Amino acid sequence: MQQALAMVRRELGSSAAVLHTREVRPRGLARWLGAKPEIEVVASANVSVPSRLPANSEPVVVPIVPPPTQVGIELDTEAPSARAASNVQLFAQLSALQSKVEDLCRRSGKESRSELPDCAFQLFTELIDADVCEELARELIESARRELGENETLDPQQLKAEVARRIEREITLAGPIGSSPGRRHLVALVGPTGVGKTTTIAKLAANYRLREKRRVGLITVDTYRIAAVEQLRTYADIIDLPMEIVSTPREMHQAVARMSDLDLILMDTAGRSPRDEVKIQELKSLLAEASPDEVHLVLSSVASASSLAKTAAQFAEVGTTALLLTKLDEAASLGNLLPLLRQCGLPLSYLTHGQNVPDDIATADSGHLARVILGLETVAGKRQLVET
Ligand SMILES: Nc1nc2c(ncn2[C@@H]2O[C@H](COP(=O)(O)OP(=O)(O)OP(=O)(O)O)[C@@H](O)[C@H]2O)c(=O)[nH]1
Ligand SMILES: [Mg+2]
Repeated sequence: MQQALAMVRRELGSSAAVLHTREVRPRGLARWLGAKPEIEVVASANVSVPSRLPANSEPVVVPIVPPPTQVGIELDTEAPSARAASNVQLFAQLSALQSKVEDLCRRSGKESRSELPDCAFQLFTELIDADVCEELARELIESARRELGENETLDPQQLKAEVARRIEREITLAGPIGSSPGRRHLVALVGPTGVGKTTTIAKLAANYRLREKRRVGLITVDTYRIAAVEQLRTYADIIDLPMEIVSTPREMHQAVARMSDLDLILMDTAGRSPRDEVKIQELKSLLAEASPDEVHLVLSSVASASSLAKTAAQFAEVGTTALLLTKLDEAASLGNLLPLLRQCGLPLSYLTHGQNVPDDIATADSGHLARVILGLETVAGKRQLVET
């Protein structure tokens, strides 16, 4: 850039106006033959560029120079030609600085590309946009490329479809709740506050009671908030289900015994902060008394990957057996779920995608979820009732 500006100066004089500069990268064959980028500068000795200074100031030739107060140049005390010369100099310095920064960005960009061809790099950036961490995005793309033939790898659609299949394979499924008529099955939902446990219990209860005609009962151990009990009672009344309120291990034992003739008992629990070790232990002893067949960890898909991982690890203490993800409709992207799905060791049971009871719930489908993560399908694109 400096050389180019020196040429401009030589050819057009030091008061020439630089109108535009850009770096032209070699394309096609030239690029593969190692041609270097070229610098293009558009300059004129005749064109007068509009000033960015206040109306009463004299015109300035080069427009990118910030106002005098910012750069400390006393324009008013200089003759116009000297001012223009110092502006060109300043511009040259700025351009040199800019090209250094661009070069640095390009080099770090190259490192993150790790020699990915263009179509793979495009997918790489899409995965990053979808909140997939860089390392995992690269791993997925590279393993997909190894799987595909040379020509397929160059087809962005095929590459994306292969990455989707890889994500799909990473997701293990729990299937729907294992309830069968005449055999009491107890399922507890645990998780942090506000993730949608009670709403999901209502969705499950309504589906199993009204659609599957199972004998369903509800137990709540959320006695910390009156509103929480009332919330579940309202659903119990609407769906016409028996409901027990439990606050001690002894009461738990009795409540479960009273419901022993039902097909399915759904247990709602108070939201716990995963960092509150005492409350987690309390929950653990209450659950131990109930001996649930399944303990679903309910997590909101809006949470960050690191918070999801930490929460899953802390709730493992209470004996979680499945993962249930809520609020898929609220998440801007879902790549944050991938580390959790890979590492938490829990199979995925249900996905919820809205506040509507009983509709906004579906048995998890790994293919659908993988395609949603990659933006190939929408969350609401596939609605599926609870299967039994
Ligand atoms: N958008 C959206 N909202 C949901 C979903 N599931 C639940 N909600 C909403 O999330 C809010 C909290 O839901 P609750 O069911 O009360 O959550 P909770 O986990 O029982 O909360 P605590 O009992 O306080 O721990 C409510 O406004 C629900 O309507 C979902 O899938 N999508
Ligand atoms: Mg609740």
